Amino acid sequence: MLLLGGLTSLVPLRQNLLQDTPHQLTIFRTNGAIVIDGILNEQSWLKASSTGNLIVTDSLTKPQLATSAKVLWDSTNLYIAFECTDTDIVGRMTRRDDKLWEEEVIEIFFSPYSPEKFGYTEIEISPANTALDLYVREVRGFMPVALPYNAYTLNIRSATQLHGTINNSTDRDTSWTVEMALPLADIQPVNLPPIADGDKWRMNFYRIDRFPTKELSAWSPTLVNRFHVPARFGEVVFSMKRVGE
Ligand SMILES: [Ca+2]
Ligand SMILES: [Ca+2]
Repeated sequence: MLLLGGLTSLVPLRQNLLQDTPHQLTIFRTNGAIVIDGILNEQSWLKASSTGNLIVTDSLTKPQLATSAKVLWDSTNLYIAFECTDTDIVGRMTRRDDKLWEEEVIEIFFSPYSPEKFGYTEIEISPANTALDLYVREVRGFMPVALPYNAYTLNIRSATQLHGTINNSTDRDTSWTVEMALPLADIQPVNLPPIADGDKWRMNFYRIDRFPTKELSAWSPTLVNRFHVPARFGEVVFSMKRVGE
């Protein structure tokens, strides 16, 4: 009965979510240089708009471990930062394009077009600062059909900072951060015009945590225990304003 009650109460919530306008995040131009060191102490980051805390992607509940993301841009790069509370930081994979989703990771999916029709870019970064990038051409039954991973390589610059010890579950960690720069020239389709005020890109932000508890969280929840639901991506809206102005 408890289970039934829980499911019943989720139904209107899910319907509301499906009818809602998409999650939106306005992203501003940087004000000063961003040093890619994993330390989010630039004034631009302090003033940037945040996704707020991600929620568990299927149950829509508050995760045990909080995660939030921020985005900035300038004429050459998109900058993305994540802050991940974590009591046990784990990341053993060290090779580019490793199967990072099997460990702990943050993920960003995005497309300047319709991701449902034309596919989308996926980027993952682990606490060990290992990166995976791929292009998902289509989704079949929640499974991505991607280009060969080694055939799609963005010039990602990223860094992580760990407040705790990686791969040591005998102590208690605090958090980890990710800071990255993605060259716009790499991630924009060749024929896409320069970014203009009010341009919207479809995007979603995710995190997989496995220790101490398996938890899949999302900015715009997919409503299932999977991430590859492009119809559920939110939107980032480019503003020509410098952040904080
Ligand atoms: Ca920094
Ligand atoms: Ca963890």
